[in-house]
Amino acid sequence: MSGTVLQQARLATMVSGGTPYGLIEDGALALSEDGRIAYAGPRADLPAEFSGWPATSLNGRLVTPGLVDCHTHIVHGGNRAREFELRLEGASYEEIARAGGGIVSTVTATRAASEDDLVADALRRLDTLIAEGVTTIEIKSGYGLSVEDEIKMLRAARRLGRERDVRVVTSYLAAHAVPAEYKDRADAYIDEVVLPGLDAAHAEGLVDAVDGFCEGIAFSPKQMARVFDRARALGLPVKLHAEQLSDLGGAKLAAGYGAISADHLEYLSQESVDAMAKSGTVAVLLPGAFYTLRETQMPPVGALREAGVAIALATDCNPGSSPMTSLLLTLNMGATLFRLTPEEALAGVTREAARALGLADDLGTLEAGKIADLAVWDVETPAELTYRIGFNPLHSRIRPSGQTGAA
Ligand code: DI6
Ligand code: FE
Repeated sequence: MSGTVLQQARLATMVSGGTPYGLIEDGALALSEDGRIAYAGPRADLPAEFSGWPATSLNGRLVTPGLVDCHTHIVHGGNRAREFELRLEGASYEEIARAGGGIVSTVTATRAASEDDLVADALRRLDTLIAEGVTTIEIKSGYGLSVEDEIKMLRAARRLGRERDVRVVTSYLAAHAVPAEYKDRADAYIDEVVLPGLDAAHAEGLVDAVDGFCEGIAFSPKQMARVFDRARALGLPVKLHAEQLSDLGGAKLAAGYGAISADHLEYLSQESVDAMAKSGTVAVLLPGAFYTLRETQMPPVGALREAGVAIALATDCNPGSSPMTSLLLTLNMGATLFRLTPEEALAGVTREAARALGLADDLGTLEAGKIADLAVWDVETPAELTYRIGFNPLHSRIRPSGQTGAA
């Protein structure tokens, strides 16, 4: 086996338990031809077996694991700038949703779009994320709300992963909103669309996990349990939008199904924190939605820390509550709005985001055996990635395919 060595590199390995950020000042990385990290550690300790491999100097640049955006709705039709104006005039997110705006208005635009349209539109947003060092992105359906349109969204998501050098992980989110044609008939919508759509999408290999929106304006825990039962029968992992606007106990329900993540969590109770700790469910915090909706209820970061629940951060890129395509800005918001430390914030888009996608064995830290997805930065300290606002210090991404995407 051969490969390449990167040296004169400062490594934020994000391996926990040692130095902050798992930092190695004078580091080296050996990347083998099979796309894995063969060695990540001090240059002085590089094993002799790698010293014959061609070496490149990174001139002291910082290397982190490739960034992981573990919660996005990047595939969608249209935009909601008008709703943004209405909210500035005083309407709430829930009022707009109940009046037929909100998610349902994006459904109209998404149904009208072809798969090609969805791909072309999403590529602009995806490229913005890639330019900031993102190498893995989770993409949800949830704006089709018919079997055919949910499948169209998921096909578009998979295509994005073929059109760009990025790993796409999909989530089936038909239980996102009740479409107009099923108004007040949420259970019928689950029976006639959500469950058969899941079977069909799974049969086509389009589903990596199953998600839902558990909220007064969407689905109850009881309804979500029906969807999760089907996911379990198909052997698919589950996750949930929970406790974003109120506490329905969604995260506890999800934890009971061994959910890989529960997301948003502003109104999370201590009981649900404990349930998540027990099941190893990752808390995915979404400061872009908190900021956009001008929420004042903070997710219980202290209680999550105390209970040892892993915390991830993501953009929640969507046209309504988080029209944001910057994971670096998400880091800054995670620190400034939620008081995460810069180290927690960076772990939240690397190690813990990988865990939130069930990919902790392959991604999220710089360690031998993991996939060689890297981001190289023109910064001196890892905290700079969280500290700046609107500045992108990415030098390059490195992925096993051998392609690099310059900033
Ligand atoms: N919560 C969110 O923040 C997104 N979905 C959800 O369930 C927002 C979806 C939207 O407003 O379009
Ligand atoms: Fe979301």
